[in-house]
Formats: sequence, C-alpha cells, structure tokens
Amino acid sequence: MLDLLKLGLRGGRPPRQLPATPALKPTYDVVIIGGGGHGLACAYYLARNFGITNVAVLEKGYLASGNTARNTTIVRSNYLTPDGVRFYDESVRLFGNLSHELDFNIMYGERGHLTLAHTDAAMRTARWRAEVNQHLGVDSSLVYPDDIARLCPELNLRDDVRYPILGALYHPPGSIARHDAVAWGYAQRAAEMGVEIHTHTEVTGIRIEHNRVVGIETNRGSIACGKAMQAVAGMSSELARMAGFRLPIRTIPLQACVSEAVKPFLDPIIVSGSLHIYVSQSARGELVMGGSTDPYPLYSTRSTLEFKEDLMMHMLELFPFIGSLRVLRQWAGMADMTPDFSPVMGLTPVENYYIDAGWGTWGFKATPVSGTCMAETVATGKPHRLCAPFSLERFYDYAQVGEKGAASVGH
Ligand code: FAD
Ligand code: PYC
Repeated sequence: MLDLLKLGLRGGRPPRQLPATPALKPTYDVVIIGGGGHGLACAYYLARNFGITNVAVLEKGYLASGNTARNTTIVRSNYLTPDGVRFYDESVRLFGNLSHELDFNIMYGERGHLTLAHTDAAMRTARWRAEVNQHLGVDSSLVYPDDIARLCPELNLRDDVRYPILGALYHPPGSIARHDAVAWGYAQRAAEMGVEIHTHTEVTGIRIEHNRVVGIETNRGSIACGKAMQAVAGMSSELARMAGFRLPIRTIPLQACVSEAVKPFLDPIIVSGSLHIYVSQSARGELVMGGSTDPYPLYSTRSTLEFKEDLMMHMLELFPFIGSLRVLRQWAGMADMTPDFSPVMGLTPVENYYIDAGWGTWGFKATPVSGTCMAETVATGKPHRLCAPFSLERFYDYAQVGEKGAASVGH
C-alpha cells in the first residue's frame, strides 16, 4: 500500500519485479532444478526458514512455463488416506495466508468443492473420504440431491439421464487461485533474500562422485554444488536418469480448456469421476474445464479434438444450457504419474540429491506444503514428518499411499 502511494506521488514506472538472469557463479550451496511453483517455493522456504540463500534455481524455459501455469488451480484436502489428508490440509492452511505472506495477490478464492457420485461405488468412496476427513478435522460431508440443488442450482439433477446424481462429497474449503501468481510471488520474495533465478538454463547432466552429487551441467556451463533438488514435474524420470536412478513414474499428457467469459453463475467447483470432468468458473468468468488423462504415456503437450469432444459430451449432461458457449483455449501438460497417485518426496539413492516428483494431476494444491517440506528435508538431510510417507523407498517396502479414489481426474 505504502509502495503504491510512493509510486503515485513520485510517478514513473514501478521497478522491475524480478532481477534479470545473472551470470552463473562457479558454486552454490543448493541448486534447485525446475522453476515451477515447487522449485520456487522450496527456494523461498530455504531462505526464509533456514537462512540458506546461496541457492540457484535453474529453469529451462521461462518461470512457471511447465505445469504450474497449465493446471486448473483446484486446491482441496478431501483426500482418502490419513497421510494424504494431513499433508494437503497443511497446504490449504498455507494457501489461505499466502497472498498476505508473499505480499502478492494470488487471488485465492474459497468456492466449495463438490465431488458428484453417480453410482453406489462412488457413494461408498465419498462416505469413506468424509469419515477420514472429519476424523482429522477436515470439513467434508456427504450431501444428497436436495443439498446439491441448493449449493449448485445450475446442475442438471434430473433422474432421466444416463448417470443421475445420487449424492456428493461436499468440501467447503475447496478453492481456486491464480496459478502463475503463486510462482511469481515465491520467486520475487526468494530473489529479495538473495536466491538467484536462472531462466532459459537447462540442466543437461548431473555430476556425481562417490555416489554424491557434486555439480550440475547446464546449457550455460558447469557449476559445483553442495546439494541439489529436482522439481521438474513431467521430466522427473529424465532427470532421475541423469542422476543414475529410476523412478516408478509414467509421463502422461493431461489436457484442459477454458471457455469464453460469461457472467458469474457457477460458484462451487464441480467434479464428476464417473463422467470424467471437472469445472470451475474463474474470476474472469471463464469456465475452466478438464477431463481424463490421455489414454497413453507420451512426452507431448499437443491438444486433441477427441479430448474436447469427450469432455463437452459430458459437460452437456451436467449443464445442458451451455451448448452454444465457445471454447477459447485448449492446452496440455505432462503429468508424472505414480502407481499410487501420491508424490515422491525426499532422499534419493544419491547422497545430497533430493527429489520432489510424482505430482501427476494433483500437485498445484501442494505447492506451499511441498516447499516447506522439501526446504526442511534439503536443509537438514532428514525428511520432514509430513512428507516422510511419500519417500521413494515406499515402493520397495510395499507402503504405498493409495489416493486413486481421491483423484479428481479420470485415468
Ligand atoms: P512445473 O510447474 O512443471 O515446473 C517444473 C519446471 O521444470 C518446468 O518449468 C520445466 O520447464 C522445468 N524443467 C524441466 N526439465 C528441466 C531441465 N532439464 N532443466 C531445467 N528445468 C527443467 N494440480 C492440482 O492440485 N489441482 C489442479 O486443478 C490441477 N490441474 C491440472 C490440470 C492440468 C491440465 C495439468 C497438466 C496439471 C494439473 N495439476 C493440478 C497438476 C499440477 O499442475 C502439477 O502437479 C504442479 O503444477 C507441479 O508443479 P511443479 O512446480 O512440480 O512443476
Ligand atoms: O487434484 O483436485 C485436483 C485436480 C483437479 C483437476 C486436476 N487435478
């Protein structure tokens, strides 16, 4: 506010918000690979919580050019397992205060989240999630068509359709935000504390000696480092391969689209697992819509007509009146899918090389909690208690954290 007043009195242009990419130094205490929300949040919390500022974030494109600015911005904690609920609930808490904390408006809006159930099996899963959520103090409950009609009068609740709505899991804290602002806010505050952010800097190799990371190769030269962390979403397996280990991850495209802007009519976020759709209305008035992942693994961000046709067929079952609404943009991101629909966070087989991966179709909502957890893990060399269940080792110990039943996206 004070800055705005000063600027008004002084006139002229506001200062450039992020420093230009500097020359690479020969060595850093920590190198973070990937300048999406997760990498930038980790850099911010490393500086803020641990005073570690000799940090370089290396991003091969521009800031948030990956999934951070391709997602549909849904934030919620109505998960299925106690480990998942605790973890995402901390993120919802951090998100609620993030505009204030970063002094950067991320346009966080609590809208309520309805996961529609069209089958007895979906009702059972909704009831199960509600029980686990309530047990851990998370606001979720099972609701029925009369309640749904009150919460979202625009929904087609008739029972003469292919998949009538039997009920829903209602989660009032479900929210949306401005996704790229999350990355910019973290980047700006991290840079103010001394973190260097290097865009258009692609990591091409990881130098390892005696099973310990010692340096990073980039398209702008080599650097030495004490520690490194990868947070590269759709390219996780590729970076792990550079570091010499394998991940239980398949990379699958996920598409989404937005309509032209119309006056606000849709308050809650609507998800239907059976119809394979999810939709919210943005602050600008666009319908932000998505469906299932593509049916095959692929490193590609192309859009397809099949996706749009499928999605619209199901959208029209729920909202028959939007038949003449035009689609404005369609895009895709690459989702790194784990077998149990939970992330891979923490230590790796390479000493001082850390991982934040496996965020599939669910990682935007985890940006703040992943940042805090990974910062502590990198700083102390020990997994933060909230991310300990998501270690890579769980796949060797048969301790998966199964969250498929809580994924909004069909697979
Ligand atoms: P990214 O933002 O992808 O950042 C990784 C960065 O690494 C990229 O910028 C990339 O350029 C960079 N990189 C890659 N390789 C290299 C290299 N060799 N050198 C240097 N840099 C490199 N999640 C939700 O919670 N809610 C949702 O509603 C939601 N909707 C989604 C909708 C779609 C269409 C998609 C695709 C995903 C959705 N997700 C959602 C998932 C979410 O977007 C991701 O899990 C999350 O954004 C991952 O953040 P990140 O910072 O790890 O990755
Ligand atoms: O994880 O809530 C989610 C989500 C919604 C759409 C894509 N992911």
